[in-house]
Amino acid sequence: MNDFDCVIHGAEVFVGQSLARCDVGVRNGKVAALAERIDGGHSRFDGSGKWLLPGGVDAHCHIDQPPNPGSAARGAQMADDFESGSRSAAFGGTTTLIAFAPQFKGQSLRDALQVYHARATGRSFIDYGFHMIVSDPTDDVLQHEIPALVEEGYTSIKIYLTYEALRLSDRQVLEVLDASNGCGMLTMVHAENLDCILWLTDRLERQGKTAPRYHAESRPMLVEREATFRAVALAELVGAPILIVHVSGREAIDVIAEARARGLPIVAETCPQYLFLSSDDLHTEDGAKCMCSPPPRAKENAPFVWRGLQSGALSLVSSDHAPYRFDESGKLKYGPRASFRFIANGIPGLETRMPLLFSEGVMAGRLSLAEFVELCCTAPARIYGLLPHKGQIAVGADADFALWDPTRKTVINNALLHHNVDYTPYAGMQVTGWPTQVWVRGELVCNDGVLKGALGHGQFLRRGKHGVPMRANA
Ligand code: DUC
Ligand code: ZN
Ligand code: ZN
Repeated sequence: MNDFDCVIHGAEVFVGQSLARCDVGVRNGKVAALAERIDGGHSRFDGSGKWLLPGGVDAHCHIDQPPNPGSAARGAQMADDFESGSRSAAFGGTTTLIAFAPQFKGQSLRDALQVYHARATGRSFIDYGFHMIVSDPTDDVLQHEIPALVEEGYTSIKIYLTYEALRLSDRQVLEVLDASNGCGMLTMVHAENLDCILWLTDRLERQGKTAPRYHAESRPMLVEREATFRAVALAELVGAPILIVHVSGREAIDVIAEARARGLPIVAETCPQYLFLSSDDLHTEDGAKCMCSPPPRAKENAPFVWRGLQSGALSLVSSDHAPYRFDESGKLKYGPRASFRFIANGIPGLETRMPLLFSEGVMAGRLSLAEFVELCCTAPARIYGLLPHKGQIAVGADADFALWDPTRKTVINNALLHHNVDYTPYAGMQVTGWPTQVWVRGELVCNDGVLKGALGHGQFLRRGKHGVPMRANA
């Protein structure tokens, strides 16, 4: 009578919008049954006292992606490849990641994708997809590659309003948005104003202000607010949806909330660094460890980001994992005294994203459990065309779960984590709740701190059309 591959029993399971006591039967990598009691199963796992939540979907991570050869930090090496990045993600409760495949100028999107497929194939513990980064929107890219790639399951691209090697002109942005809109490709926008940043950087350097803390002064909130406003305006002109990535603070959130109140199809993401770090963290000897773009803002800013999550102005939380070691291979490539201009931007965060948000969101009473699951699992799956398979626990969905011990107290330190970075910006923070077991399509990948998964179990995901409604709040 039992033909389940695995039964997880005794846990409180997140189904629909809340926890319910039920057992979960898994067959062929999918949820086959949810019932008060399920007997049998080739293997059984006792989840008593714990919460079974959907596996996380981290829709913004940079893995095995060197800085663009045209960037000031060229030559810095990312610490994580797909093996260490996906392992770290899994231990933090994430079962799907979407990484970037950047196009260099003169390169086709397809060639860029091929490079990253070669890096990921057979090398991931969890399922993965790719967003293309479009830096050279030629006629061929706009007219042929973008529509063809949507049909093949690559349904999102990222464009930049900053970084000299990546920045698109407003005209190019309009053309990308128009081409994408025509075929159902979702455009993600990195919104910071390049000319303002370069002008401020030159001025700071002339004044001898080159320490990591000046990184934040070189890209203040105003430059993000301006670029966010412009991205919204350009999208409105075209009538296209956009997703603004790594929104860092109040002024950009206000722009987004206003656009959404007008019904525009604008969605936005934030990241843990804008909730848990501040510009003060750049003021130390090793401030480069917390250098990312946009930078962490003043301490007073974080409550506005929490409010953005609570109000729905911000729709999802991703890590923006961009892992560099604090040595000559990464952050210190140009020496310990290099100007901030030459320090690779990015911080690690795949493994800490969900525990931080669970602890300071759910356990501290800032978010309901349903809001946490929406922000970390369901919304990214919906927005990036992965529902109904990912982001929820439901019959027919992939058996991607994280079993959380909601009371476990953990002081975060780097030795606990599974990335290949030699530090975490969150060291010393105490969190309540941690995922103790993680399954990907029914395979137990992590069990009480021990890696059980097989390298290569993670599969490439062809994604469906994006799920951004054409009217906000629809
Ligand atoms: N900023 C980005 O835009 N990408 C990677 C990391 C970062 O800090
Ligand atoms: Zn970015
Ligand atoms: Zn990024």
